[in-house]
Amino acid sequence: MGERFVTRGFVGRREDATSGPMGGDERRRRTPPGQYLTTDFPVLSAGPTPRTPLDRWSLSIEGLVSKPVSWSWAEFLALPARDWVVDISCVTKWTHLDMRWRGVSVDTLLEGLDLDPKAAFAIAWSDGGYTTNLPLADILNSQAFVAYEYDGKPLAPEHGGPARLVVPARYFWKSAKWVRGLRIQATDEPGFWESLGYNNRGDQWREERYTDD
Ligand SMILES: Nc1nc2c(c(=O)[nH]1)N[C@H]1C(S)=C(S)[C@@H](COP(=O)(O)O)O[C@H]1N2
Ligand SMILES: [Mo]
Repeated sequence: MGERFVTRGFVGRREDATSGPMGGDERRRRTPPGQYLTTDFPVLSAGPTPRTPLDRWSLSIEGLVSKPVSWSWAEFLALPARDWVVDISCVTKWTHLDMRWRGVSVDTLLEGLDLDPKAAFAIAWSDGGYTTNLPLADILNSQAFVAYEYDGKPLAPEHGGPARLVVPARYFWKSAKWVRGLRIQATDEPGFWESLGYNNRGDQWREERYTDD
């Protein structure tokens, strides 16, 4: 851990996208294999949309940290946040370029938490019971954030509001909607879709869609 982990398709593309009208070449270059581009934002949920009132919402980091931490909604909003413009790819084959979010970096959430040297994986868990697993190396160094706004507006409940994890360098099932916590573990543990035949890692540039890809 701690090494810089730059993932293709995420870091270092913003300059291109803002320097002028996007050409077809650039659009093709930014479209992972087997994907098509859309400007829609489809909703894909495995169950009903949970609606936890904000006064009962919290975000927790637990597991292999010296002291677990939990933020209320107000405390979460007081954390340093930034705007993120990222390309999102769903395993159902849509890719949406330059999606605009506001949220708190996972780096910020883990800052000062004193991770156990054995810490290697994060299990994101959500209201409604959804889980997804990620190596810490896939979510540190500005690779993941907890978003509470999309396109300048509060994140809609069907898209994971009040807050969701966003991991742009992985297929979108790794971006847990209605996220309520990250459990830090030494060992990996497949989440909801990973247990149902989807790939454990889910790198869209390697087309890691299903278990044996
Ligand atoms: N809690 C939770 N998070 C979830 C899901 C879900 O069913 N529940 N679906 C995943 C899948 S498969 C996808 S493609 C994206 C869809 O997000 P969207 O509905 O905002 O497009 O959320 C992911 N995160
Ligand atoms: Mo998905």
